[in-house]
Amino acid sequence: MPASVLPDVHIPAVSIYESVFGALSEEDLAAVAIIDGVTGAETSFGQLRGQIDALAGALAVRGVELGTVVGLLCPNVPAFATVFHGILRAGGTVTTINSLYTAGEIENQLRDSGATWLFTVSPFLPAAEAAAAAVGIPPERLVVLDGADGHPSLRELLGADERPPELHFDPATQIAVLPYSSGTTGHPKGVMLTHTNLVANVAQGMGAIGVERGERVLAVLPFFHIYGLTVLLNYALTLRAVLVTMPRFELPEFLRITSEHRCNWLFIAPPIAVALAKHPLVDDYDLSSVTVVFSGAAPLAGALAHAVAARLGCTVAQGYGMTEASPATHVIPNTRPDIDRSSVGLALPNTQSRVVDPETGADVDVPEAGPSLPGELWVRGPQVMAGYLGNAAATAETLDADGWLHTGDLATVDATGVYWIVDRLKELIKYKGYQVAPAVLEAVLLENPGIADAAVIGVSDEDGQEIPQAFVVLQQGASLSEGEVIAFVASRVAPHEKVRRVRFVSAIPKSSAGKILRRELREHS
Ligand code: 4UV
Repeated sequence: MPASVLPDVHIPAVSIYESVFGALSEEDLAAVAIIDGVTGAETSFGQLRGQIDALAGALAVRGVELGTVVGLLCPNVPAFATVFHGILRAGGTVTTINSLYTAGEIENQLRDSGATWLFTVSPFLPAAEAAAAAVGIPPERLVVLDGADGHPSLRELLGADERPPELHFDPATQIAVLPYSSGTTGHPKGVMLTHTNLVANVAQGMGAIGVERGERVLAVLPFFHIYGLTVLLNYALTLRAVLVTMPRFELPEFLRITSEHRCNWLFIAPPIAVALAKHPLVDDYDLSSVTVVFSGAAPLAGALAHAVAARLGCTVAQGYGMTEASPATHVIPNTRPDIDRSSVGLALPNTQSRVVDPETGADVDVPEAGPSLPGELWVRGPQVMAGYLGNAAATAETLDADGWLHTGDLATVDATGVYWIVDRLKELIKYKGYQVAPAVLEAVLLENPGIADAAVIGVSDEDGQEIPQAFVVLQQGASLSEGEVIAFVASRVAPHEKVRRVRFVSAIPKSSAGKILRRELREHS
């Protein structure tokens, strides 16, 4: 049953700027678009669009043009919206960088994406400066939004009050954003998402998710990750909802901002659902404004969804997506209280999906009642990426000749078109909704002279959340403790990528072609 049960929607052939800000009415111009959750400062849609246009003008004067790749290393602050759309409006492509990355990881992404500019904030300057210098980005093209000696600031760029350039490009082929994802295997790769991919995913989410004009949407999920970028920054603003930003997740601050700013929608990843269900602090705050908690990026157990709904007196919904699909492909629509909360709901409009037996390549049979047997989820639609940047082999492994994206996730489906994600075929690990690529950690572990071989897989912690666990084979005569291995990796990777558990083994199971047999490891974890 490849077609969605939801009716198709119209996808306009325009840029993402045009799609979000092109039709602002008088009423919209004066309406609040973003509230800085920390300071309470408000930005209206009119102010935001004015800043975007002025930044686009300033960047065009300084040489940003169609095809220029610009790195963006910035937490969730209102200026993120200005910078993201300003760069695109000047014709550039934004490569969004994880705020937690080490200088080495930032450097890799800047180099791989061919970025020639970098925007950041002063707390990230040491890492940004090191990475920029390593790839030859000069100080005048390393913009520090809040200002730093020797670098342009946002205020300075906006101050020139330049007019945006007149640009003509095909939104269906022009790359808007290059987020990095490891996909089904290996190291992070640049995911080429066109303007049309982003415009499509906003249009597809429009009726299905259910945010309404003027509602307050907490923006705690990072804008640098495609879930935050599309669902918060672009989708919520298109609907003229109000984004309430917070730069990093800390439970007390999350509860304070939700309560004080009377947020209606909380888009979260499952670890926040665990806190909302279990943490005593939740009782100290008035969360009566919250009507929907929407979880995605990792599996949400049905019992946890019900516990959150009961404690907050709200609806809990779930969605599913991946960076390679801009990202959303399945959601539980707000209009469908009947749909099981442990499912990821229905395929979005204009999205086809199939559940394919990985052994035979045939679609699984869908019984009249209850879910099918599991198979790999394949999706096809206007939100599916153009491919991985400069990596035709990885693109061909993920995106077949007929345009089907092979997700690497195992799903079931029932006769009403509801999908459940039941397992993962691919090696990717999700820690708190963030991607962790085993290949990256395995390479780091092998740098340790005491380690002869290593493999990393995801295992469940006591709360049912996924954590990276390493299997380590020691060199003969070497002695390393679990704590030493954990510390070794921690000093070389971003905090979310840390190995959190270690098992010492005598050998790593491998296929005759030398591929790690992760399923065998999982059985012995
Ligand atoms: O590439 P990525 O980091 O992308 C995401 C995107 C999550 C989104 C996006 C839009 C939504 O509306 C939404 O609800 C969720 O996480 O990682 C992609 C992989 O994360 C796992 C799955 O293995 C994907 O291939 N994943 C994402 N959502 C779910 C999930 C889920 N609801 N249940 C189980 N696994």
